[in-house]
Amino acid sequence: MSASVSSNLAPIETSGIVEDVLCGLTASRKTLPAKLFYDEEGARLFEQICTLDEYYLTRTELSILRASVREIGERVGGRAALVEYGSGAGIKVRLLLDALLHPAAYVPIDISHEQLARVSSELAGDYPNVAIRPLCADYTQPLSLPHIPEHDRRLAFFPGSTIGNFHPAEAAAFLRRIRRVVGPGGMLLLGVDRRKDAATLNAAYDDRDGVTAAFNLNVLRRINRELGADFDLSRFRHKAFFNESAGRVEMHLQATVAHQVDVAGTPVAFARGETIWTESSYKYDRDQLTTVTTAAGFAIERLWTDADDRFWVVLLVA
Ligand code: AVJ
Repeated sequence: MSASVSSNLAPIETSGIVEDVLCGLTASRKTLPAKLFYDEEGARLFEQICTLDEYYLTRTELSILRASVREIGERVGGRAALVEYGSGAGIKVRLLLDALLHPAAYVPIDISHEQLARVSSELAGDYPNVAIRPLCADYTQPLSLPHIPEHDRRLAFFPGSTIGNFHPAEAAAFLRRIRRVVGPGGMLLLGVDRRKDAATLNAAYDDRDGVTAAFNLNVLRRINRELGADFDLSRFRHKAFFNESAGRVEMHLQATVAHQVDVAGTPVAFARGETIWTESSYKYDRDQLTTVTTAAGFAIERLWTDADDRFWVVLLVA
């Protein structure tokens, strides 16, 4: 790793997942937190999802960013410190680093340790004048940011519509925490997926090549490996659908037969057809966007969309 990348890269303790897993699987309605998807294999599968025809989100957001970064750069101004929540493969941020005037620092925050280390050292090589300060963390938990060199404004970047993983009340609370991190006058560039027809959404989360199914099922493989559980993946199937009344896509793992699984010594019984709810992806309309961002203390400075109005990139000011 390059010398200019300093450290907060220690992997998150994997034993930390045991409470989350047991709490979710012993509830009357079984759930698992979506952050568990992103082990090394899960991060790789998600990168593959982003290239699928059906998964319009990533390419649409990238096209909006390409068309708007110049204006974003002007509005943000020089010497900004950029903090990204869920930096993933580190592709989108390059557009921002290229468009911002003398960015001072970049703090990528991600839960996937291997990917974060690799992306940080690549960026340090390509952007020698930007202080790259990775933080391996679960950003849904309280964070202390690494030391950032002197800068003018803070710009948080939360792309991909990952805001959709939060239930609406939690989304507002999370954005409020980002607001505290960027401080008065700070900004947030947010990617939001719009509510749209069920057919498009169902296809995006249940692709014909089965990549999303593999991504969903991988969480069971991870639990087997890290907690010594004995999930039989052939007894579960991927289920994803747009829940119209709740305004969200839900992903589940559905037991195809009644059976029992041992999870770190705790027996977990499944009825035939019972599901583990593994993810929600809320889709927003304009009113919901205004409600959530206003509740968090942000004002919408500018909003960009694509030609088909599928996705929004929103610049917010604290
Ligand atoms: C990374 C959370 C934005 O909800 O669309 C992709 C994850 N899940 N396919 C999303 C995901 C199934 C994705 N986010």
